[in-house]
Amino acid sequence: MKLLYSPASPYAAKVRMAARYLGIQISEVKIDTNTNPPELIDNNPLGKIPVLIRDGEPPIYDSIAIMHYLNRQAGGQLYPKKDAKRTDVEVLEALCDGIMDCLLAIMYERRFHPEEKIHQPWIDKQWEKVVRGLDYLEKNLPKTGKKLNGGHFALAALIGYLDLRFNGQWAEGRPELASWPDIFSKRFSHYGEMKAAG
Ligand SMILES: N[C@@H](CCC(=O)N[C@@H](CS)C(=O)NCC(=O)O)C(=O)O
Repeated sequence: MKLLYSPASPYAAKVRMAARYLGIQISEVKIDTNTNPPELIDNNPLGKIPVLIRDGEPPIYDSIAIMHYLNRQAGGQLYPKKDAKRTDVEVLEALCDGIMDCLLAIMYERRFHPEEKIHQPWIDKQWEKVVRGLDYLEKNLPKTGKKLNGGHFALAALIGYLDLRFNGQWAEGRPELASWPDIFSKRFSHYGEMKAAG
C-alpha cells in the first residue's frame, strides 16, 4: 500500500501516525497538490491528500475513511468497541479535523488570493471556530492511557499543525492543551518526527 501525502498535511500526519502505531506498513509518496499530478487526481477526483492506494483495489480517501480502513485491517485496535466510547472518539476526531478545516481555510484564503482580495471577515469567522474548538478541547481533553485511538491521533495532528502554521497564536491560556503532546509522546514516541512539518 502507498499513501499520497505531504509533510505539512495534518490529515496525512494523522493517518501516518495511526498506521505506524498499528504496525501497518505503508510506503509514502510525496505529492504537491498545487500541480494536480495525475497520480493524485486519477485516484481522488477532489485532488486532496491523503489518499491510500492499494494493489488491485479502489483507492481510499478521505482521512476518516482511511482511519476506519486501518482500524479494520488491525482487527479494531484503533477505535473503541463499545458504542458510547466509540462515538466519543469519533466526535473528538470530527472536532479536531473540523478545526484543521478552519485553519486550512485561513491558510488558503491568504495563499491563493492576491493581497487586495483577501477577505478578513472570512478569516475572522474561521478563527472564531478555531477558538471555540480549542477552548472546548482545553476543558475536555481525552484520557490518554496506554491504548491510543483515532481521536488521539487527530488531536496530535491538529496540535502539530497549529505549531507549524500558527505558532505563538494558540497555546497561551490553554496550558492543558499545550502540554498534552508531552503526555502523548510518552505513548507514541514517533510524534516528534511524524507531526506536520513544513
Ligand atoms: N477531509 C479531508 C481533507 C483533506 C485536505 O483538505 N487535504 C489538503 C492538504 S492538508 C489538500 O489536499 N488540499 C489541496 C486542495 O484542497 O486542493 C481529509 O480528511 O482527508
